[in-house]
Amino acid sequence: MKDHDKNEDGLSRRKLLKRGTSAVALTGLAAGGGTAGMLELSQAALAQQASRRPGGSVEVRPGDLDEYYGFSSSGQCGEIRVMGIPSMREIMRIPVFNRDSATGWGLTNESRKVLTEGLLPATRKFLETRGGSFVNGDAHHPHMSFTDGTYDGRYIFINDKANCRVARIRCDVMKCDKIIEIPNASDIHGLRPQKYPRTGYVFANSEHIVPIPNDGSVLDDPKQYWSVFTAIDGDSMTVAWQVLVDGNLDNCDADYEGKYAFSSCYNSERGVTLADMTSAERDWVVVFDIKLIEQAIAKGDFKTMGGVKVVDGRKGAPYTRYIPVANNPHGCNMAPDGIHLVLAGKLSPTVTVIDVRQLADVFTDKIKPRDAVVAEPELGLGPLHTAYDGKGNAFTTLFIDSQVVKWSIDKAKRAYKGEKVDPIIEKIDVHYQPGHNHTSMGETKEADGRWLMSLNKFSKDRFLPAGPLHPENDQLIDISGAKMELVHDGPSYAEPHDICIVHRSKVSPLRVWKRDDPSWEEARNWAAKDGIKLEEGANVVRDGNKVRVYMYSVAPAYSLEKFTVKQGDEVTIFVTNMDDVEDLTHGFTIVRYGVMMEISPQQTASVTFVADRPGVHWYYCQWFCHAMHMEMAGRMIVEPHKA
Ligand code: K7E
Ligand code: CUA
Ligand code: CA
Repeated sequence: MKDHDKNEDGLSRRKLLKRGTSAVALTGLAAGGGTAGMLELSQAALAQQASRRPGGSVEVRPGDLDEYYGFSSSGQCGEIRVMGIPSMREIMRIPVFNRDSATGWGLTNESRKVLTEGLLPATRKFLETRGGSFVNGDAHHPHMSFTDGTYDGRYIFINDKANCRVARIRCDVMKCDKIIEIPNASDIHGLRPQKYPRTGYVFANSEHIVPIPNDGSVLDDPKQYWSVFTAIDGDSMTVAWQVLVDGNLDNCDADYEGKYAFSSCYNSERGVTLADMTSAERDWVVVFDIKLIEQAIAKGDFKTMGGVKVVDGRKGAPYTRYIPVANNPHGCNMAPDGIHLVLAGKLSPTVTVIDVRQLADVFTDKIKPRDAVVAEPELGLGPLHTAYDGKGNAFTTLFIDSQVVKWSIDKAKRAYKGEKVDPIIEKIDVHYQPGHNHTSMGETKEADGRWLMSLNKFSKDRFLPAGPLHPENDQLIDISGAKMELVHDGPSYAEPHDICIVHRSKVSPLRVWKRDDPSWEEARNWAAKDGIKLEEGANVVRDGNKVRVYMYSVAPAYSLEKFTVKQGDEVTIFVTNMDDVEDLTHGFTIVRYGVMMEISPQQTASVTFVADRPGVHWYYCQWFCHAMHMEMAGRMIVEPHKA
């Protein structure tokens, strides 16, 4: 091969393109057919599709598209799963707090930057000898960003309970672009975006109480343990402020006017044992007045702790109110009417309903906190979370009863006033022990009352047995009719806590990456420094014992058939996928080097490693891309140290 227009091993771009094209022409088997905008179905087509569901059946026929996206947490798996609803098909996985072999999440420089740059200095130090980033996560609460009380399709935010992190997923490319670690927290559990006027803030709760700072200066002395409520700026992904609170914090939500955030607390006792934590008759919901807290920050009424501004919001502070609610509350769910907040009492068969319009008077002490409570219906055993249909009905999961109960908010209020009326409309069995439930668009002012998902913690006998570890069971319930109808059992691997169900009109992902995407800014900078264009790279640049290898790919070939480095070199490989055909993803794997990455159309990805194994190491494309996919390979030649 004498086509060295760039360097020793480079194919010319034209030649490469030609080779790719002729192979396509030859076989007609290149992956990825076209770029037609299939998603832009007309309303008529949608209606027609819907009409194919007689009696509300969930059939989504082959080739039909779902009407909703479900963004599901995966619990201990640490990723986000994108589902189609109502078909319940899993469409995509978005690695976040986990490692992912398919895409190289945790291996590529781009993902490592996301996984490490938001870590606190002490954590960075702690992880120095542990691979630089956490490998586990416990993802609970995925929620889309809001504008004016409804989803705006920009981001999904999600918490990691295990390692105190909050992540942001870009909905244009469905990839995580920011992860930050929250200081002063012991674990981040509840998470909700501000609904109005926009997100804005992302609110996140620290669950267990700990000494602050937790540096060994306070140990077995629970009286000095605290919890913090955190407001993150969702645009910059930095902590805006924190509020120190009494008790712990569990789940949270925000109102529809941008005035308040709410957090349930099951440990008002500030206990450290189960007996302590369940000793009080009632716990509370903490109400945060956002304006007052912002004013406190502005006038300097805060302490800087762990590098962030912390306002004292413990009992008696002007910035918070503590409203007694049903015992050991868990779910904290704002209704789409913008008026009612429901706290589910795990240890009591009741939920507490608060009218948020009363809160102004609570803050000015015109009325007592408890006077904001307008209903407390008895629903069944183990109420956990509540969802809404936008028609005045609420759907609460009953963990112990293994049921979802549909009830009327209005009737519950009338019953609270003494009227003889039963707020319960219907109960439906679910299988088994439900945690979260979620309705289509149900946490927005556009709640549409079509679908309800019950995320059940136990599946027991619902699926073929697959060993002692069982899947969870995500059940789909049609709530559009007079009676609830269970229509689908969906096994899911450990353990989706929560899902948000978003109408597809809210989301419009890209089909191919844009070349100026910020994700590979560092790659671009390196290329510029080396005088190279990523799009045309077929170069090996030596910089002391650091070697930068630039190549691009056009199906079915890389622009470098081989490159040579020396044993012990620190090698960075940049691969740019110059195909711009929808679905034509390439990969890059180096055999026995633990290197693997995804490079989707028009994307650049990079990986850095030490080439400490001499010899010939094939690199190959691990994403099926072309009839000649198996041949899409090259050699990394590592020259041994001279003795
Ligand atoms: Cu109820 Cu983490 Cu939302 Cu699980 S929490 S169920
Ligand atoms: Cu490129 Cu397979
Ligand atoms: Ca308690």
